[in-house]
Amino acid sequence: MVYISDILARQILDSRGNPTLEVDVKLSDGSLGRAAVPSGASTGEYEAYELRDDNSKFFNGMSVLKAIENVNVEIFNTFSGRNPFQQRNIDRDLIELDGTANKNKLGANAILGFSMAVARAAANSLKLPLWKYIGGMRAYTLPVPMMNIINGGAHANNGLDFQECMIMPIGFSKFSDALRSGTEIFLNLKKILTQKGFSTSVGDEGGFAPNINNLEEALTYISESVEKSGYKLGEEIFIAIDAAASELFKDNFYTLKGENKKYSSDELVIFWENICNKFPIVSIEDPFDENDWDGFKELTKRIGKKVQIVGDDLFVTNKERLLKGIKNNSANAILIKLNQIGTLSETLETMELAKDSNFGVIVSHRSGETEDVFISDLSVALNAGQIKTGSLSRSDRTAKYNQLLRIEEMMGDDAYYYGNNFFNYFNI
Ligand code: 2PG
Ligand code: MG
Repeated sequence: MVYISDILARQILDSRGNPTLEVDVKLSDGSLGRAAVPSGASTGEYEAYELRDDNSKFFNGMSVLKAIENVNVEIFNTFSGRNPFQQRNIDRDLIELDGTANKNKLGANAILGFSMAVARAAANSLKLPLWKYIGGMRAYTLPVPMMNIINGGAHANNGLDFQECMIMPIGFSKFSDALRSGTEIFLNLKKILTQKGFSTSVGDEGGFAPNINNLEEALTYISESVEKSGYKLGEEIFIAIDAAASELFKDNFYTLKGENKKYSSDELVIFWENICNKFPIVSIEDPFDENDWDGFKELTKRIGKKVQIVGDDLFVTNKERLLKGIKNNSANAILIKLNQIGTLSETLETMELAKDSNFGVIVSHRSGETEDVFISDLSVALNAGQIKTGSLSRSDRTAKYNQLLRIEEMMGDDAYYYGNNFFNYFNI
């Protein structure tokens, strides 16, 4: 029987220059699985715990040496010799070994790095690509990319209150054509911003971060760029927003410094309705604070038949929180981030629950990323249908798109682009 023969974690750098973990899992047949752990900036209150050496003098206290030791000692001692093909069993035992509700003993970063590396090692041992190992014959869907071409909020130092203005190339029959259109729009947006005298330096996710302070202005430039690129806004290209509104919420109000507005939850509902009437927006993520279930519910009631209302900080890839949202009609889609919950098996369970409940499923990167492309394979493995992995620049972002191009090529005529199905989901 093939077994786990070695486990080794090391400290590497993420896309922001912060340290993170990379974990190697070696098997007795010589196979290697390697995985790296991402890290968020606008993290949700209910996310699993990211263990950092806060009192270290290195990396401004951001080093992850304790988490690495937890992998190299405790996890190694418990899991060497184990069967790598029993992912659920391994993940269950990891949860038990940690013993806390939010994985703060070993650190969710330590646990996840190992959990992902086990899956990779198992796939490599079977000589299967990761998406095929996880999804088998039932994996055939290439996701619609959500491309974050204007960055704001916690990911940039401009005046834009909301974190992400994204384009979604839905009206295409193939992933590679959709990706190409996004790239053209991104590069034309650079020309437009240059003409208008804005800086075209980029934010953490590779999108431009022009010094504007108003969402409508950002969406207007994006619309111009779609037109300049020869595509039809509202037919081929649609708009998605991540408001990351938990970052804006204080003392019961949403303070939009850039827009110079202060809204109650009810007023913010109207704000979202209005902006959806002006632009072809099909998805709004975290339009309200992570505890404002009522705001989510009201917006879903009003526009949820034609707009995807996505819970990111609201659900934190957590099955219990998702269940509450499903029962409450608090949203109609979920963002999936492996490190919000901390094991691959829990992530898969949450994705399955979302799909069974007719929720939209978006597999997502973090703002701090690495060259690891695990999420590309994950999105295909479960036919998630959507992926959010940043803009069309910076290798930590384009690596994910490039992996999807490889998967599309590998699948040949089996590949199905989710853009063909996106609107069936809304029953309109
Ligand atoms: C988000 C993510 C990714 P962060 O809010 O959706 O875009 O940002 O990783 O900083 O939480
Ligand atoms: Mg988000």
